[in-house]
Amino acid sequence: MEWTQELKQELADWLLSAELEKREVEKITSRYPELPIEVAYDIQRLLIASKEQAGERCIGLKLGLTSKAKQQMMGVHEVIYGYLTDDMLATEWEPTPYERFIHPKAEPEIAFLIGEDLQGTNMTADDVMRATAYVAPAIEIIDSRYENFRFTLPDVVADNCSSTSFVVGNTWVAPDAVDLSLVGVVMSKNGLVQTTGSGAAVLGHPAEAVAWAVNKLGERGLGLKKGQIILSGAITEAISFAAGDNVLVQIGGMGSVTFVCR
Ligand code: OOG
Ligand code: MG
Repeated sequence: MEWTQELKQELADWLLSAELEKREVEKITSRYPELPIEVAYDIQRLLIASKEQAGERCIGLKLGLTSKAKQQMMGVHEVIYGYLTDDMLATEWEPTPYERFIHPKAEPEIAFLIGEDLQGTNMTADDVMRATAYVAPAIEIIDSRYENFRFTLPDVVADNCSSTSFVVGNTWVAPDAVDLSLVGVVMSKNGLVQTTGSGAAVLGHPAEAVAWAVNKLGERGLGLKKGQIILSGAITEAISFAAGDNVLVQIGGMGSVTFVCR
């Protein structure tokens, strides 16, 4: 079949309206089983372009499915990337209303604040660490627009990798102050431990995930920019939460970050 610009735009608009109207939709591959991954990234780009036209600003990137825990949970075994916009940035001190979401889940992540532009197709984790100004604990809230939070690889890519919201902790740590593969991670809900892991769950070292993204973007002539925030991917499986819940992520040597849903 032919993937015309019109069809890609129609699918991007359809996902965007699901997000705005807070409702689940059938996954794209139910209708178009042969959605190529490159076309899925084109749809994602169009979705982000619509958000930008509506006044949102891209402030960074997120990696997805970078840990075994997440790959097994979702049944999708490849690393993916999507975009973060300023509308998605939540703060620790302002509770987020549950009505903002469809069926959200929280994930513990390590955020990178990029200190220097980085572009190329052969970048390594060391290059990423050199270009990083700070790292910090983060919580990503994901909220797939698809029914029952189920999808295939191209579906989730088109849906901007389930992105909806994220909080970055206020303890910014110099990248070489901790060993990001050895840090221990504990995610709790309402004071009870839910999941545990270590930084190495993310491709051996979270900077590997960021390097992968740089190289992927490089293939499209794009790169990371100074000041961008990069979420390197969930270290453990994601957990569901409801109105009234609070989620806490603690990372050894890096402090903590909380998210409150009202
Ligand atoms: C896709 C997004 C996964 C992560 O950190 O692994 C993700 C999903 O599971 O809905 O953000
Ligand atoms: Mg994530």
